[in-house]
Amino acid sequence: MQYHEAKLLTTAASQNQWPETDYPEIVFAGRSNAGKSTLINALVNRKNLAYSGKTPGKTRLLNFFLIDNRVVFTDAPGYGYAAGNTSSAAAFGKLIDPYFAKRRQLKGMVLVLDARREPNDDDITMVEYGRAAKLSVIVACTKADKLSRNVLLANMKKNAEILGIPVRSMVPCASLKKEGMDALWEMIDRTIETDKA
Ligand SMILES: Nc1nc2c(ncn2[C@@H]2O[C@H](COP(=O)(O)OP(=O)(O)O)[C@@H](O)[C@H]2O)c(=O)[nH]1
Ligand SMILES: [Mg+2]
Repeated sequence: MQYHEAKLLTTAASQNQWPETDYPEIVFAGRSNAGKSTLINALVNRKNLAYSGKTPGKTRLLNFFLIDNRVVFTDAPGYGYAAGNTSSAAAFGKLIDPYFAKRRQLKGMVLVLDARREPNDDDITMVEYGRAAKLSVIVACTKADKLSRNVLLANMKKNAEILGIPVRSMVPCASLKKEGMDALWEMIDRTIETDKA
């Protein structure tokens, strides 16, 4: 397991609070409970950098983390949580629309998807937001440990079709076991090394 430096740069409710940095940025988005916080923690080998569990979908803030002094991970609020004051991806998208539209250094999106579930309209909308902002879209298929290899591969193929992305943009992840992290890092590295036109 690689060592990673990771620190919270800032928590932003609006554009004037975004950190002024030149590091390439990757935004993490996903339905509440998809495993986004657990994934971010596993990627940087931390227990509690991004808060997991407890109050899904509650926060409306963007959390900016500086990783290894070379890339910023932006943790977006979870969307589509049924029970509570949370919003659909469309409403959520509007809320963070300025971030997608104006954040120059934003290069990629990791869409966090529970490998056991089909993407819903919210997930599809998020991919469209990513495309509109000309981001590389990587899909992290979490909780892969809960499926057999065959079912996992079948789901990934089907879900890639639903989202309209190639299967090679997907990475199976078992975050609690730290599986899939090297493959995901490779895709993130490739994304931040590619200059966005
Ligand atoms: N088995 C398994 N459980 C996971 C995995 N990732 C997340 N979870 C569990 O799924 C629940 C939601 O995870 P969390 O990271 O809080 O989801 P978030 O709302 O998307 O941030 C928690 O109980 C996690 O322990 C995984 O890869 N495998
Ligand atoms: Mg979370």
